[in-house]
Amino acid sequence: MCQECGCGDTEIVSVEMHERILSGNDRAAAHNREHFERGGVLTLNVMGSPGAGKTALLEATAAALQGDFRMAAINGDLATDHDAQRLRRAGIEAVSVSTGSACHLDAAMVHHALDDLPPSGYDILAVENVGNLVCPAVYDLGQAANVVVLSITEGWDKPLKYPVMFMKTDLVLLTKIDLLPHLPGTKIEDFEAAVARVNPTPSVIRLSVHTGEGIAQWLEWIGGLMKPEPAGASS
Ligand SMILES: Nc1nc2c(ncn2[C@@H]2O[C@H](COP(=O)(O)OP(=O)(O)OP(=O)(O)O)[C@@H](O)[C@H]2O)c(=O)[nH]1
Ligand SMILES: [Mg+2]
Ligand SMILES: [Zn+2]
Ligand SMILES: [Zn+2]
Repeated sequence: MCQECGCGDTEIVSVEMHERILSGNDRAAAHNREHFERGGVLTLNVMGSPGAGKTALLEATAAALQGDFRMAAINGDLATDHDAQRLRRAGIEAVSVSTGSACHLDAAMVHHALDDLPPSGYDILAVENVGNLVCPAVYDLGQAANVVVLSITEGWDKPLKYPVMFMKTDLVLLTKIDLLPHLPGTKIEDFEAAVARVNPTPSVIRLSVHTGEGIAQWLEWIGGLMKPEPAGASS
């Protein structure tokens, strides 16, 4: 249970109190959004289960960007700074946020972490949320877009069981696609159909950090957010 938000424990946190926490978070998120807009930074809230491959994705992204865009990261975990260390080894600025008992990042934690990042010099800020398919989706961080990393080893029905996160996402990355031959009975189409049942909007990209499948598509998706069509430009 998360002592910060009391998520999942209605005995401890009343609905009223929960709403107060969320409205305070929304104010902090709006403030973060001003920082990002002023700095011209595209911020992505990268969510998914523990071990889904969020950090591996960001490592592969850092390697693939090759000077096109500059990326920095904030890594949220209950404990350790392993993920930020991994991303620094991959060549990008990364700051760790240890949430202690909290099972999600909130906007104030992200604001605090911004102090430890260089004030400029990056175009993309990837916020790796705490590994959890539930409450990270509830807390706005000021991001421009939500990304869910769902690995094919987790089972096709996760979008149906954890619909809130999948309802709010702009993109689903189906990762570890290289493991398909080792997963008898697993069909990628089942994952895609489950995502579509919960939310028909998000793009779904099949990806493997080992074979590189899907990385170009993922970078293209990011590029689309970074260079929006000027108003009135389309047809
Ligand atoms: N085969 C395969 N393994 C992968 C892939 N992506 C990640 N992994 C492995 O999955 C494991 C977990 O990856 P991480 O990147 O640490 O996962 P995470 O989502 O950041 O985990 P937490 O931060 O702990 O929630 C590691 O052993 C990775 O090597 C992939 O595309 N294919
Ligand atoms: Mg990680
Ligand atoms: Zn500020
Ligand atoms: Zn929580």
